[in-house]
Amino acid sequence: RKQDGCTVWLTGLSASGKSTIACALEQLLLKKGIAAYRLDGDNIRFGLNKDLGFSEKDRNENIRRIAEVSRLFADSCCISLTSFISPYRDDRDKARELHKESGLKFIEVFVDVPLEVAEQRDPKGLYKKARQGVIKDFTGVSAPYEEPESPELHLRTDKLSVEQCAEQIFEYLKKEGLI
Ligand code: GGZ
Repeated sequence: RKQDGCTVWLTGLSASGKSTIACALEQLLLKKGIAAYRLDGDNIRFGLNKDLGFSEKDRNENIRRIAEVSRLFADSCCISLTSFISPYRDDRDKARELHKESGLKFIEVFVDVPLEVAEQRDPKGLYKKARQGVIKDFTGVSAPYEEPESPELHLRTDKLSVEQCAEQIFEYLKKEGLI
């Protein structure tokens, strides 16, 4: 059977674990011979979107372009895995709508962690800089994060391991007949 593509849209604070979970999920999928591709800051914000910063307007445009690119990957029968904060509900809803128009499934995954935990992790020292005011408009500190109201999956990364999170998404894809 030809595989249907879809987008697994991970949303959550900086240091919530989005990219790490996407990597683990990609491994699970590739191991089963299922085509998957990850979109994240490293291959998007340094290329296609290098003209964009972190103002509300730039984040809107960042997410709009990523939604378009992810739709293309999904349309090519790939499981597209996106890891972006995507803090605005309206932007995520538009991304969902775009997929719907093309008859493609969109799985919103809320990668949830209390701000205090993300701040303790602070792998790149960005929260510290945000608190010092060195970085402005930092999500969770000085810029908003609008939590998903009805995501397909809600994962608490301070309670589950990376492997458990990846497996939950994997099982969801199976249940939905997407893999
Ligand atoms: C949030 C920022 C900011 C500001 C730089 N606010 O932990 P990281 O480093 O690797 O992930 C964050 C990444 C967020 O980019 P996104 O494209 O996912 O954001 S959005 O969806 O809101 O457009 C962080 C780094 O970029 N970073 N400045 N001010 N994160």
